[in-house]
Amino acid sequence: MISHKEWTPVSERFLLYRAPEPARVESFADDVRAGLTVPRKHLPPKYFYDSLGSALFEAICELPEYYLTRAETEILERYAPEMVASVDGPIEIVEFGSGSARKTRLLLEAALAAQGRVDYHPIDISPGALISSASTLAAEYPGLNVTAYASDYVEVLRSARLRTSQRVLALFLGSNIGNYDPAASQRLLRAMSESFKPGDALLLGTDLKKDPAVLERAYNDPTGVTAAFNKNVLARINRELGGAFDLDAFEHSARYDGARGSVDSFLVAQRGMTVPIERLGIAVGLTAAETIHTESSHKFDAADIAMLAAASGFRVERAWTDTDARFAVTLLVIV
Ligand code: AVI
Repeated sequence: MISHKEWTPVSERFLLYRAPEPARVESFADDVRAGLTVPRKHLPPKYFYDSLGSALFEAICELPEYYLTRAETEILERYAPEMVASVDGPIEIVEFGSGSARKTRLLLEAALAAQGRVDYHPIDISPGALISSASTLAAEYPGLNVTAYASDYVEVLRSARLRTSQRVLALFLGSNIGNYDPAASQRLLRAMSESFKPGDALLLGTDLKKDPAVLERAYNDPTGVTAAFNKNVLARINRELGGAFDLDAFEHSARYDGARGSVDSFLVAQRGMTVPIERLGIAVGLTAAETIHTESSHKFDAADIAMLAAASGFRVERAWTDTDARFAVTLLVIV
């Protein structure tokens, strides 16, 4: 249950909920211990996004090879009013993983144009990115009421706070769903469909299956921004948990696995090493060429999206793609 102590009125139209700091540090520590003390080492991608990681991700979105953000922006620039009009208003907007919220503006503006006032609930694990984007939006749009949650999605979905009597349009953009494995993405969408009401809707942004060379290029930029983003999770362990990872001793690798439909990212140890992590009281042993799996970025086709929707309490209402059909934004409705 969310307690009132965790709420901050940042400005007149911007209320912030922050998950308690100790809980956030503990879950990072637990996940690092669990992921680095098993034979197939792995770290959850949500830990990329401290303020440095969020800034690196913003830089990735500008890379010529990383077409996803531009393709999705093109779709929203063209169709945001149509998307908003596809849901019976007035609506409230709940956004999962808002990040810089640049693309969200297009939908907020469409909703404000349609109904004058909008309640907007962004949820993001990274407090820095969330606070800066939510304050800018609240200051810029007088019709917007912002209640922001710096927290894990499921924690917020489980709390009673998001239950509203208004029609909800939830946003899960940027192919963020792609970073969940199929079972976890069903669980998350199921948590959404159970927290909201029949008839409430979800706009889901997904990167589409395509030529593997194009997909791999998007995750292997020659300037090394994606490599720095990937290594930031080790840098965070050093900063926050007293780790002693030598970042130069790892190489970034990203490969498309056609059978699983995902680009899988790893950090590959360039030599054998033992790395103490002081706050966990452990030392992690790695052999030369051993990998740490850090992220999977799943790619979809229309059948994958329909299957995910059906398995999690939604039906597909309609979908929009960019002119090169690289990316889709699909409107799912809770049945
Ligand atoms: C946030 N997420 C959808 C990105 C993706 O495409 O999987 C994160 C990313 N990882 C490397 N480049 C971008």
